[in-house]
Amino acid sequence: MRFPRSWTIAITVISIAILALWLISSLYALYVQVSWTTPWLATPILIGILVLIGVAIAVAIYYIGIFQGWWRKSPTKSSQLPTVPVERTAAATANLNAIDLQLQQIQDEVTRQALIDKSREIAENLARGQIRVVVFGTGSAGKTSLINAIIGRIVGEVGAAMGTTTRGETYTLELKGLDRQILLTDTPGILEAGIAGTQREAIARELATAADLLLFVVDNDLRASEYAPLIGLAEIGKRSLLVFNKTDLYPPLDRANILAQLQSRVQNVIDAEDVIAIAANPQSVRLESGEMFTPDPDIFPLVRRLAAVLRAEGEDLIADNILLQSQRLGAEARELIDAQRRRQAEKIVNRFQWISAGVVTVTPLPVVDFLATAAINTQMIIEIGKIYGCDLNKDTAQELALSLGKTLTSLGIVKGTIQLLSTALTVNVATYALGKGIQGITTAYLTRIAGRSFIEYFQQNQTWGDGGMTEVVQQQFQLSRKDEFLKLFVQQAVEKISSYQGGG
Ligand SMILES: Nc1nc2c(ncn2[C@@H]2O[C@H](COP(=O)(O)OP(=O)(O)OP(=O)(O)O)[C@@H](O)[C@H]2O)c(=O)[nH]1
Ligand SMILES: [Mg+2]
Repeated sequence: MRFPRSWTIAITVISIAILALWLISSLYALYVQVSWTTPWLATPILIGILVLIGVAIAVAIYYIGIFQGWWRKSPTKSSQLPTVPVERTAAATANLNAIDLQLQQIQDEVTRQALIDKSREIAENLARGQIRVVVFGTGSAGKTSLINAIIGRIVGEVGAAMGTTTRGETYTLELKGLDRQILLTDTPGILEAGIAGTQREAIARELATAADLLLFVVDNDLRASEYAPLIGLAEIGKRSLLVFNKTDLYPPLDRANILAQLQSRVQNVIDAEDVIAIAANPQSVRLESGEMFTPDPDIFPLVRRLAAVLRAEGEDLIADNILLQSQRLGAEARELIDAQRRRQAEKIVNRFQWISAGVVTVTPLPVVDFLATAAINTQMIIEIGKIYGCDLNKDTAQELALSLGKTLTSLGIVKGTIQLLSTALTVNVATYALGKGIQGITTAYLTRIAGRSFIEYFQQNQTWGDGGMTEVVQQQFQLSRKDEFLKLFVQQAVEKISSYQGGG
């Protein structure tokens, strides 16, 4: 029969209380006794005993805790592992869905279709769940030999000349203890001379970027030209093993030195245990007997590390890579959409600049400072906003127009523009009679600066950035002063304004 829990607790508490009372009374007796004989020693002894008792209790609690599993981290790492990739896979899927929506906004059909195809491919890779291991490195480092050795049979032509492998070749592998299939991809060597080499290098880089795990093969210390792509790939988050091949060519001491050198060169991006020395296809040696002997490939350290990494991180590697791919695709789509929006918004600015110029030409203003207000049409702001997906109401647009007009005037941009254009007109259009026309041309120019400033504003999610409206406006004014643009603008403006004057 088991004791009820409350009884156990009660008995424990009573026992502890009795023990405590006994302890206190014994301590007190000791204290009194000592203080009779040597009074100055009584207090230090009492404190010492109390500290000892405290330490003993703490140690007891600690060991009981270990026994009971109180100090175990919960939840444990191993029980957490499977949930992480699920989250990451979900994040990757959500990311892909968001990108699909973005892609619908791309107007150029060919580009849109290409990106949609890419997005499908990423989604399919995610669904298929294979782990893609890509073998990458300089020409003739022994990439194909490594794959041959891993697969244990000849799967590719192994040659001494650089550039043997011209396309990506993929082989499937199964690994004990891993549910997922492994795709092992051979790539053309990088850093080969000639155009064909460069094209092959592009294929190789593309394949490397798509990898879940990279085997970067070298046959000596890293050259500067190998270092850059390796670090570049590691920095975008590409999980890599650095494989030092052809170790049979070096005496043991040199071999160890090169390995240590490689480890120290990449220490910031690749762990020392992920830098592995192998001999994928050792050279034949002549024995003393005169016979030729070909040693077996020595790739066991690589296979062991590869298996360990794939078992421990396989799921994460896939999810991370899918996320990386979709982020890159997202960035590409965003860039295209930004450019497309800019083109559309600039068309609007172009249209409004001649509208406002026409209005001012027909009804000139008494004070030039008014030109700033005349230049900024609220409808233009609303239309630019629409391109960027913002639905502005008239009041907000009017407010924006007003404050930008004030900024143009207070920065002296109105007067600056008149000066700039007067000079440009006399230099570029000698026959043009400056008169009331200058007001119209100035207005067009100011509309342009204002319009482009608003493009920046909407592009940055309706903010003016750290430097505020002033900085954006000033920057646009500076940009518009470029000679080539100014000349073209003045010629166009004279044509337009003359037609208004002729008509009005
Ligand atoms: N001594 C020695 N030679 C090797 C080893 N591995 C490969 N080789 C030789 O290196 C040469 C190039 O090997 P490949 O496997 O074709 O090299 P690769 O990196 O695939 O070359 P590309 O496809 O041209 O980029 C061949 O002559 C191989 O026999 C090795 O471990 N030791
Ligand atoms: Mg090859």
